[in-house]
Amino acid sequence: MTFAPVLSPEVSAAQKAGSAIVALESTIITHGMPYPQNLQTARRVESELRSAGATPATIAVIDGNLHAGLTDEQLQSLAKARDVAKLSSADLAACMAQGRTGATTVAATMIAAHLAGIAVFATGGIGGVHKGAEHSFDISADLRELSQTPVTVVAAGAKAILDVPKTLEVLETLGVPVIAYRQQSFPAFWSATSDLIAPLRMDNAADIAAAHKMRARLGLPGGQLVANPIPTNAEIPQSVMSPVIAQATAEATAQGISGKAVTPFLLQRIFELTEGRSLDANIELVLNNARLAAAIARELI
Ligand code: PSU
Ligand code: MN
Repeated sequence: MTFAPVLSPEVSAAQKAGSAIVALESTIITHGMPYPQNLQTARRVESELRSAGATPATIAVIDGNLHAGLTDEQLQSLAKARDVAKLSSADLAACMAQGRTGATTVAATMIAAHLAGIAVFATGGIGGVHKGAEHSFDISADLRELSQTPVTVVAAGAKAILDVPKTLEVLETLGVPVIAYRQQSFPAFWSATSDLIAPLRMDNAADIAAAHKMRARLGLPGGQLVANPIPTNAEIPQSVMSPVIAQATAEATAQGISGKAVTPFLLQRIFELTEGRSLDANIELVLNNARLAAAIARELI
């Protein structure tokens, strides 16, 4: 018998009715955005999904229980907490076994979504190969999880804080389909386009859902990465972001930031250096990803 996460009443009802469900991660709440914007965004993303005809299932570990679907009280306490663990693939079981609380990254959220029978997951950006990985070996477990857990992840590409060409190479090596939505170019998170061509392009949710189903029929492990560009009215041009990213990266190196702390440090510094502009863009792209994820989940019913 496989393990079953604790479902919220809303997620449980959707599952019984066989209606569309979309998973959401919680590290973006605890480590990706400052309070109170993190809580406001979490609530807005959930309501965006509901208006688009899908039930939100935010994933987190609370007092050792793996939840799919949180109450507003649970969302609030995660958003305000300061010392919540960041759980990737390697950390999930230990956190649960010890009865602790933790927020799930893309990798751990994929594991939980799959255990809950949820095939689609919306987030901001995935983790990937960090700049300087040839020295640090810092490659997010998100990439390996995409290669082995059958969940379609909708993200706005990979953050430009990463080495995006190397990230795409590793995804190719791992056999993960990378699908740009309605454009050729691989989106660069805060910016809609980059000078990298995505390996695949699809123009509607039905095609993405069909590709997801075909992988299952072929017995292929792993999911798909859907790279959905930020709406152009909300984007920040790469020319503005590049120097900011360079400065934040240099500071992280100078301060010896490593391991799990790297991504949260860079996001926080970029937020400060852009005077909040990066956060506004981040919020808009997550909402946009929720809308596309809902459409894909509806096609999969
Ligand atoms: N992208 C965001 N905000 C985030 C993250 C990614 O826009 O908070 C988080 C996700 O949870 C992702 C994690 O899975 O950062 C990657 O962390 P690491 O590089 O340590 O694997
Ligand atoms: Mn890392």
